[in-house]
Amino acid sequence: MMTILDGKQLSLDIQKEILEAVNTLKDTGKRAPHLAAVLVGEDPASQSYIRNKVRSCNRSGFESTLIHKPSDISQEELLEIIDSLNNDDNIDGFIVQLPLPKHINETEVTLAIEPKKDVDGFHPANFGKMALGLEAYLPATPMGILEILKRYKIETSGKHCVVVGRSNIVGQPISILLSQKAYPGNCTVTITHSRTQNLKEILLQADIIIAAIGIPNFVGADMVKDGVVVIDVGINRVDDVTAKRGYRLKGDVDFEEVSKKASYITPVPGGVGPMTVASLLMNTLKAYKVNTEL
Ligand code: BQF
Repeated sequence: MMTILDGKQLSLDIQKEILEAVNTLKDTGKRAPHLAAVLVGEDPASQSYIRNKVRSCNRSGFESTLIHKPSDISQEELLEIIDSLNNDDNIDGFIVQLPLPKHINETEVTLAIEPKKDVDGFHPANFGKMALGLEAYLPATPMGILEILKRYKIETSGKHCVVVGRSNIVGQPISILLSQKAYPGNCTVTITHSRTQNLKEILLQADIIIAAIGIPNFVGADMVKDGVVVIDVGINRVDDVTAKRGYRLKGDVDFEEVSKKASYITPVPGGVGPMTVASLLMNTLKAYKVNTEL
């Protein structure tokens, strides 16, 4: 029996839980948690992600502020905005939507964010704490993956987890987290990437596959064993003339075929994506509690 891991529903459950917590706070005279987002330029995917985040803030009773700047903003001006958000006591946490235009150095921008307000968990101080197993803001996508495994009570201990992709925001951190002595965790983790040889042979040994390579349908049914747990992180836009917007979202996994062999699998859309957004809200609620010393 195959189970579809319904990230969309889980994310709505989480937003309802957060709304109830926020309503309790408001009932006792406290202000709402407040997330700010900085968006640079007009990239359609980024605009859609930001809309998802603002909508989720509304559903959860959060205050949100969107700072939208043109793509030709200087790095200096962007750093000034970050500085003012760092120093604004009414903002619990904020994100700078990535990717940024080429003339802006993402590393320098990330380093400028006060780690206490870094609810994306991208600052090296948070990445370092995460890697050491210390209390930290976890990056939203890996955190969303852990939450899916947890809420569906999927066994991870001793399992062979093969991660496809080594990005700073997904592949690397989820590899670290799933190898840690924790639940979800205690996996034997193999990180694979564009230079990996014999990828198919390695994937065939996987009990759990985390696909985060950014290539539509990259993982096919011939590459997975029966009963595999598949977490598909890919959010690839592929042309589709029959779709309203002229494209549709496709994962890194051939869902149609791989789902026939899997025990659990996340769909795209409606799998990891919504959980990424829910995790951002969980981090913001945590930031609020730390910042207001509740
Ligand atoms: C869904 C992201 C790559 C690079 C930068 C729901 C989102 C996506 C899909 C979303 C993502 C991906 C986000 C679905 C935020 C996830 O229903 O499948 C929500 O909004 N995401 C981002 O902010 O930056 C990215 C992917």
